[in-house]
Amino acid sequence: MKKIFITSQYPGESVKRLSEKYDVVVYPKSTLPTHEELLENAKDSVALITTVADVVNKKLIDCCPDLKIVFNSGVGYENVDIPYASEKGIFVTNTPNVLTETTADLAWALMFSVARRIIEADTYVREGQFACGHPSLLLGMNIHEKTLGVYGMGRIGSAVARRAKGFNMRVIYQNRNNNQKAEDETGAEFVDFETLLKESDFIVITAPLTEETRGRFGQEEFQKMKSTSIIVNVGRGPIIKEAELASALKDGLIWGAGLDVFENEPQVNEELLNLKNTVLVPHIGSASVETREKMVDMAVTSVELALRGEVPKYLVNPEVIKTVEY
Ligand code: 8YV
Repeated sequence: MKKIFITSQYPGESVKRLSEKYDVVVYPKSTLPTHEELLENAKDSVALITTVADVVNKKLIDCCPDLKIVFNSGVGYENVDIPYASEKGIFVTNTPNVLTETTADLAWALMFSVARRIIEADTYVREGQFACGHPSLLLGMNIHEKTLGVYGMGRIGSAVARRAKGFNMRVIYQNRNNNQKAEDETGAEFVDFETLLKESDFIVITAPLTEETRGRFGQEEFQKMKSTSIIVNVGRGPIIKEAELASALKDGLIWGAGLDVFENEPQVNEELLNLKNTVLVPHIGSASVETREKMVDMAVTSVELALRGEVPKYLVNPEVIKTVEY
């Protein structure tokens, strides 16, 4: 039987479908495999179902001479050596759309948690400190009627902006190009980067990591932001210079930060860990039961198609069609 390696466990029944026809090996631990374990387990597979934290490099691809598809479970795919996969005739697919709304929900969860100091408040109650509802207790920031600045107006950015309507917010955004569809749908206004920094009460980063976005937010940018503003990152960690963010938060240049992604995942800047005005979560943007079930279902469908010699949906390397051998 042909082998398929899946680097993590998923909810739902979809994987069973594959097990009927293939030798499916699922990495059994609650962590992801180390690169050595990945190489060892992936060896000789015809399909891999990976996450954005698994490094799919030349060495791995060379371990699997019969590899037909890498289904990368996530919208980002900077972990995969795309040119090499294409050269070897391997399909690489991702999971756009399916996780858009779930990730936008998390961006809002972070906005709420930071603005209304939910984690601090929860700790306060659990520690038995709740003696009375004092008027100066745990004062936060309003969200409604403020200005939301979206950095990266793609699918997730648009979904974040759409939610702002219910809070009567002004929405401004910065993107490589203006996104007319998002403007029509959300009423968002395209502004330059300086304006985004100066006028936003909340900046939500939903951009992918590119040469242009890497390190885009640092000391200089935090200085231009409002001292009452909150920054949220559900895009990619290296877009923010983490050490400079920690200093900005300590010095009161900005009010708070909510982070789902980090510069050197899974490591987190020590100083950030010690700050109260941060809410830090471990890259759970798309982590809902329903969305994970949909993601793995897409994976199973794409793998089945690729192994039948058909072109799967959501190819991120369409150039492979020229090299793929059927
Ligand atoms: C992860 C993500 O894929 O879609 C992306 O690019 O970063 C996330 O959805 C997910 O958390 C699984 O690792």
